[in-house]
Amino acid sequence: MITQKQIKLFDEKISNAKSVVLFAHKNPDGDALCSVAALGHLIELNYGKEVICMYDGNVPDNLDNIPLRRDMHYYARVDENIPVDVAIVMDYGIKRNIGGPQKFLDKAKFVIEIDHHINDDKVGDLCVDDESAAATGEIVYELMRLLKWKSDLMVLTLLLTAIVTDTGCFKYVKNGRVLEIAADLVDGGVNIQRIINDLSNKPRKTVVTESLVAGSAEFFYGNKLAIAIIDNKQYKNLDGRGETVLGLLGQIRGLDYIALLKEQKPNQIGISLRGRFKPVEQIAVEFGGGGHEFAAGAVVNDTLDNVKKRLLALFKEVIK
Ligand SMILES: [Mn+2]
Repeated sequence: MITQKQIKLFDEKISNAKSVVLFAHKNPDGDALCSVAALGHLIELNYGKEVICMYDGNVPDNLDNIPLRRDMHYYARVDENIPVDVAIVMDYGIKRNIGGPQKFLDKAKFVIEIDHHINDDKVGDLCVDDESAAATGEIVYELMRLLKWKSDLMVLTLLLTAIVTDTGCFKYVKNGRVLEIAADLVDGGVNIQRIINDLSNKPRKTVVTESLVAGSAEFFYGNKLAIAIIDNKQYKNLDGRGETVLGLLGQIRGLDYIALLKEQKPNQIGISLRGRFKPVEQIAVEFGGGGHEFAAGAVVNDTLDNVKKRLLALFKEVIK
């Protein structure tokens, strides 16, 4: 729930700011990237200010054509001496996920955080957090509605892209509100078919690699847990998080948990966890990560073998 007090303070801080920068978590997904681009554009439209939208990490191929993508800057290409009256940090979860843009947050006179993760690591002077929101894009929509901002088709498209991403195409929906918002966005002219098609549009080598990885997954604990591994060589073919692997394995009858281990570098393993009606967030937290109830992840500096062993031990406790 966004309060009147928060709305007032947000409006006041943006109205008075000369310089506004926005960013989300590093290695952005659709919610992170689109929420930043949407809010940045809304501020330009409604306050007549130029803003700087930035990101850290790689933008996956399937997000490279989102509206306003060319207005987003890799953080290291932004002059670090720019003044920052207000920094808006979105969808970040834990402080560690902010990455390079942290330096702009540190020098900001005022920090606004907007997030839907369970977040005990607050960085904002103003915290517009709502754990009941399915996506950060949903909170941006609420801000837009409550502040009666004008918008355009690019903003609406970005917001629906954020929502489609974080609900896994409307699978992870905690309440009807997000569906009402999606309906409103579609009625506003957004082409949902195009969004879903663009999001599942990957290079052939990515899909082929992901299918091979899914095909060589191992199964544990009475077939309740699948572990799939992308080694460093295969990782170079991957684009994004390996959703195809998770999606394929997630169709197997009787399976409760899917873990995908990605060898991003030797001794740096990305872990993506999915639970089918079973929570996985706590396991991600054990590895220093986080996320959501049924979809979570972490990055660990350790070998593939060690991470797999730890994962098996943790799941043994959960599945027993
Ligand atoms: Mn999100």
